Amino acid sequence: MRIDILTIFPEMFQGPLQTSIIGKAQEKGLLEINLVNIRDYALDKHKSVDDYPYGGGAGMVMKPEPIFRAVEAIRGEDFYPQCRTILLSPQGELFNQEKAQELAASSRLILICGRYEGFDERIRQHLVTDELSIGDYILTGGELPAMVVVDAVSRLIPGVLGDEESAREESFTFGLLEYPQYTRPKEFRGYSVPEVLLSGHHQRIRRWRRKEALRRTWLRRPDLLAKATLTEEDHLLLEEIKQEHGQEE
Ligand code: 4HQ
Repeated sequence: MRIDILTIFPEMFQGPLQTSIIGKAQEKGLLEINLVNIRDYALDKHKSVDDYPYGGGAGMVMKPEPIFRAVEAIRGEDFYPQCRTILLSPQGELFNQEKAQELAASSRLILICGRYEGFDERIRQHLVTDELSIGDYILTGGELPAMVVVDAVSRLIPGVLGDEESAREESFTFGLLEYPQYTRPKEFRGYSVPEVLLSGHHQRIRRWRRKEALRRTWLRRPDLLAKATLTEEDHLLLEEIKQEHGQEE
């Protein structure tokens, strides 16, 4: 997969994307990240990328010309006119695991990171194909959201994760939060690992893990539980859980 990232701060991406799994994915040739400085596509001698809002008001707005020119240069490069072009903004659709899976099926993506108070609306209307938000909070720019999207999408590209990591299907695809995990030592500062995990009874361990995943989801993310497809055993485990918690109140 090739991902082009448009930004006025390409240097922000050096650390996170060169490190660990995403760095390795690039070395292995599974992922190519191309950083494009929007300022290189500015037309005036001052290389402006922002301007005052029509109608007045505080703050600056990202100008259309540099962003249109940068996207068109990328799309034209090897004839990719319909390349998915994603704007990161708090007004976008909430990014989630399902969206990550959908994007991971593309061979090319363009991500647009903005600064200032926002974008000239014509960028949204006539250039962008998708607008994504990573959550309901305001950041200083779209760079961190772009890194979040790149990370979540890249790890779904076949070959990026090792067999260990990819075989284990986690949380959100599964619809429940993860069960508690422990490693050595068996006792740490007087705190011990649940006996069942040391028992070697694979069926009991499986049931305990499923129950604790259900408990955690019920307590912390009931919205996820409402959407999950539950088995008959899950419903029984949930009844046990509710009874156990009822005793505390
Ligand atoms: N911003 N999810 C404002 C975000 C954001 C978010 C990016 C700040 C766009 C103009 N982007 N700029 N949350 O807060 O994606």
